[in-house]
Amino acid sequence: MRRSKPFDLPVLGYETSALEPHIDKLTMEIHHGKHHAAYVSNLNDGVKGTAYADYELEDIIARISTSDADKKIRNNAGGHWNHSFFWQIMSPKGGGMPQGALATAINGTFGSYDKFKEEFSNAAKGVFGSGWAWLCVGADKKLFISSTPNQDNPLMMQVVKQNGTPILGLDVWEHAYYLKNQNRRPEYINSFYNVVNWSEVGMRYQKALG
Ligand code: MN3
Repeated sequence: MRRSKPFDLPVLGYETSALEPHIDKLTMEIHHGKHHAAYVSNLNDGVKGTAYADYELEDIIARISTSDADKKIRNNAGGHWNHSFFWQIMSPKGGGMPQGALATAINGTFGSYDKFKEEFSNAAKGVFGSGWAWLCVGADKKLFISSTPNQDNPLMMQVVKQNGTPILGLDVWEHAYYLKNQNRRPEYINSFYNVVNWSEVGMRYQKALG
């Protein structure tokens, strides 16, 4: 697929204050308006004059390698994809529990919703430095939890050990929580469950099953 326009910062589907008290307004303003905007701008700069210049974001992500030459594009394409995804899997009307087929799959894979939360939280706590925790659907259509450093994600099949389609993801870079939670990453992780948009995650699960 060929791309004719520069990459754009997506509009948030809710106010920056809408996830309060779980995720604060100032963090959302800076995270979306500054950090995500910088990934978009640096991605537009980075692809210029490269083989990726007119590739769609998904095609860049699928093809990006661990080479030094790809590093800037890898970080910024990942940053753009990961944040665009992250804003959508949260909602001011979020929280609660997964429903339907996704609930069945979570219970079947992890034993219960609480056990899933424990495993996902441990993956998020276990990221050393900056990165993400993910709930994914693998090629075998089974759920798995993983984590990636920096702005890598499980769609980067040349980069990650375990390739899959993310249906839930949590940004554990300090910029995602430091203003409110300072060094208390586990507190931020617990807050996240109050804003997870399980209906969006459930739709992404169905789509990943094909
Ligand atoms: Mn971030």
